[in-house]
Amino acid sequence: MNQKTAFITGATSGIGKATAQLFAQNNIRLILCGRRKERLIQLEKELENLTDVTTLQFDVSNKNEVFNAIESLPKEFQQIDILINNAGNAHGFTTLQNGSIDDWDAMLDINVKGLLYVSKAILPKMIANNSGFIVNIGSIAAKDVYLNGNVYCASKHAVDALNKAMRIDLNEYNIRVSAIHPGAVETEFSEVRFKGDVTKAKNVYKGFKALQAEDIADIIHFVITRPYHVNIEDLVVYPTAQATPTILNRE
Ligand code: NDP
Ligand code: 8X3
Repeated sequence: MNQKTAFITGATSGIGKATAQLFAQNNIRLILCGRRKERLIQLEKELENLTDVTTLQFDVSNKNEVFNAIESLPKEFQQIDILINNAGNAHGFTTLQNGSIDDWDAMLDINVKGLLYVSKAILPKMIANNSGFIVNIGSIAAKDVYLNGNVYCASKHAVDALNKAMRIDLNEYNIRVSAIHPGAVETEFSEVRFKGDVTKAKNVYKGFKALQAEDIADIIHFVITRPYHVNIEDLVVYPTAQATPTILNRE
C-alpha cells in the first residue's frame, strides 16, 4: 500500500495527539496542527523517527490563517489522503440564560466554522485526486442534548449534519466520510470547558473508567484502514460505565 498522508487538527492534545502517535507507528505521514507551537514542535520531535512529520500552527476559526497555513505546506505534504477534523472544545457549562456570548462564539467558530474552513481548504486536493478520507470528530453531544450543554450540543449537532452533507456532496469523488461520536474521554477537554478549574475537570471522570484518547485513536485507525469499499459512516462510542450523557455508573 502507498504511504498515506494525514492532516490532523487538534494534534497538540488528547484525541488528536493520540491519533498522531498511533498513525506514526503505522507509518502514516503526518501534518500536525494546533495553536500551541511548543507542543507541535515537541510532538514532531517525538514522532519524526517513525514517519515524515510537518507541523502547521494556526487557529481553525481564523479563515485567513487556515488557508495561508494549508497553502504553505511543503510540496511533499501537499497530497492529503486523510483529514481528521478533530480540533474543538466546549467552552463553559451553564444554562443558555446564563451563558456567555463569547463562549458561544468560540464554540460555533471553532467546532463548526473551523471544521468547514479546514475542509474547504483541503477538499480541492482530494477532489483532484478523486480519493480521500475525512473523519469528523463529533460527540454524543451531536446525538443528544443535556442540561448546560446547549451551544456545545448545537455545535456538535452541526458537525453531525455536516458529516452527512459531506458524504452526500462528495459521493461522486470517491471520498469517504465518517464521524466518530465519543462519550466521556479523559483529556484536557473538561479543563477547557471549566476554564482551567482542574478540580471540576477531574470530578467529571471520578469514580468510573472514562474512555482514553488512545481508545478513540484506535477506533479512528480502524475506520481508516477498512478496505476501500467499506465506509463506517457513523460510530457512537461510550465508556462502559456511561449509558447516556448524564447516566453514569460511578463507584
Ligand atoms: P483537548 O482539549 O485535549 O484537545 C483539543 C484540541 O483542539 C487541542 O489540540 C487544541 O489545540 C485544539 N483546538 C482547540 N481550539 C482550537 C482552535 N481554535 N484552533 C486550532 N486548534 C484548536 O480535547 P479532546 O482531545 O477531548 O477533544 C478533541 C475533539 O473531541 C473535540 O472536537 C471534542 O469536542 C471532541 N470530543 C471530546 C470528548 C471528551 O470527552 N474529551 C467527547 C466527545 C467529543 P491548541 O489548543 O493547541 O490549538
Ligand atoms: C464531550 C462529551 O458528554 O461532555 O463531547 O458532551 S460530553
